[in-house]
Amino acid sequence: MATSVATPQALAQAEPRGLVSWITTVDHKRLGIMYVVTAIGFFILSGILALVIRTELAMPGTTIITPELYNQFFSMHGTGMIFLFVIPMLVGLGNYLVPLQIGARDMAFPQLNALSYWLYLFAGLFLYSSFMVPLGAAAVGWTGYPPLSTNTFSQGVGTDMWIVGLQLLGVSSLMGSVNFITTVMTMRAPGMTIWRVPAFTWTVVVMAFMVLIATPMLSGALLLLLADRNLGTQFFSVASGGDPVLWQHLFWFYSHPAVYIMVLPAMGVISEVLPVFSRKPLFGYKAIVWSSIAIGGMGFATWAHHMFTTGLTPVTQAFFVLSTMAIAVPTGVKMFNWIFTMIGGSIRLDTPLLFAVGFLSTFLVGGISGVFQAILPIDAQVHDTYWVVAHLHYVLFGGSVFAIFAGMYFWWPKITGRRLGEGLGKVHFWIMFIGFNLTFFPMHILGLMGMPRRIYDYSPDRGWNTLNLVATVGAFMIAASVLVFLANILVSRSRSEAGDDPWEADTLEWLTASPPPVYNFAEIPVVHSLRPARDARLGLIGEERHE
Ligand code: HAS
Ligand code: CU
Repeated sequence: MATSVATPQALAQAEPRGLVSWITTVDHKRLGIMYVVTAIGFFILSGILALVIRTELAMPGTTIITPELYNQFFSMHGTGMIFLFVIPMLVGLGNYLVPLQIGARDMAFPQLNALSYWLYLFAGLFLYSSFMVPLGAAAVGWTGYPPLSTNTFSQGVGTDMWIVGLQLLGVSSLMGSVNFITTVMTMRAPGMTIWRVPAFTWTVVVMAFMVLIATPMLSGALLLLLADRNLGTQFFSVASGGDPVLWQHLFWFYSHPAVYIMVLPAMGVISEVLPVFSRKPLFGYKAIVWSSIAIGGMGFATWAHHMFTTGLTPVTQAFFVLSTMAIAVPTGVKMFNWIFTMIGGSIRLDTPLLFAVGFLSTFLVGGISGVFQAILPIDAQVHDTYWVVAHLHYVLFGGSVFAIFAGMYFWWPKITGRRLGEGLGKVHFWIMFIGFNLTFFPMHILGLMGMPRRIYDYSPDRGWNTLNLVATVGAFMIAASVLVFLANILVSRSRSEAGDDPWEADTLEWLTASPPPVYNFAEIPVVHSLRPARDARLGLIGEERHE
């Protein structure tokens, strides 16, 4: 009896369409797109909160919202940007790209992957819906320090929802990490040894290990906080022999690694974009991989640099100063490798490269202000001032977000089949880059002038007026640049097809169609080098290949 074998074309046509097919999908590409779209939604929502914050601070004496609401806004802005935008956005890119980059047909556990996504969406909506409960959303900062988060100030149920929401997100990321690690360990295409795994995929794996180790600490801490708030336990209460500083240790044991969780895959994006737009192989691929692993490991030994002013013993302080400074070394290794990747290359100044160079310059500023803060007397001065706000935005926005946009412009044609416009892309970049620096550079100076973070208003005679106004103007420029990005997406729908490999890139995802069929590759490719797509494009064999 003859069995009918479906051709790739027939399979592609059989791809289910319509809303139900998206809701029930377990395809890593669709889930990746859903992650990215949802994350952009939360980016816009959390960005609107930031605009209100900046409007409030534009001039002294402004009262467009109440102080209570202001506290909720900055708490949910930070929570939203970190937990609902940057991390899921990178997880989404990882979801879409990792199986393609390693030549697999899907993630190891597709159903689990769908569960991770839905849990994320649900947790995000849950967190944001806390604005509607009596007393509103959590107003305790994204760091949720007790006693602020256990005393009467935070008696509303919004803070409990914040705890539960983060707990759910933790479960989602843990499941996602197991999935990434298993996928890359067991499903690589024939010939893809670990030293042929693309740099981006490597960073996703390191990130996944960091999530596995760090997240349980946050989950534990959140449980204790929930119990203190609702069951009468006293883990963080000094009066009953508890210790609020214990929360800070537990929180930062997660949240310091979390900052590298947010920057490593972003660095992975940069390591993919720079070689393609410099027409050269990545300089020092192995050093880049080893430095990711080093950052992943060392990231667990620096958490108390957030706590220098809590009265740590001198020995503890000395340890954390040294470990914090030491982490600049593997980061510097990456910096120099990226610069050497570009030196001597034939640079193509397309939008992905612009954003990548934007990443390099702003991340450098943020990294160096980080090293400043690691010096004890300096930290004692700048802790809890706008200086820290400047640092964190240079590394997180200048770092992670610029890299995310580099990645969006780079992989957009693969994901949708059409390129984003170069003209609008460049306008987007320049407005964002200038707006970003106008917003956050003055904050260094404001911090040094003594402006504390998390304040609702300030006295007009402190000399902070002009710089605050400049920062607010910059913030609106950033918002405008995001609108340009959204316009670019709309316009791109009517552009001509980009083709499978519009940038003449190196990694496996460029070997399949744009957008890729459900099964990714009609035939699983055999990998012979670090740049399989280039090998195929140039018909390289044997000696000529770049290992
Ligand atoms: Fe940070 C606070 C120190 C990287 C994110 N950081 C924060 C907060 C966030 C954040 C969100 O030591 C605020 C949290 C809150 O709400 O309270 N950070 C560092 C250091 C690095 C660093 C040393 N941070 C990041 C990354 C982030 C991030 C990446 C997210 C993506 N950070 C701190 C400290 C605090 C802090 C204190 C607490 C402040 C306080 O008081 O609250 C490093 O990983 C940066 C390394 C990168 C570079 C640039 C490239 C390296 C080259 C090599 C040569 C450079 C050398 C340095 C040898 C350094 C080119 C030369 C040194 C000179 C001084 C010139
Ligand atoms: Cu840190």
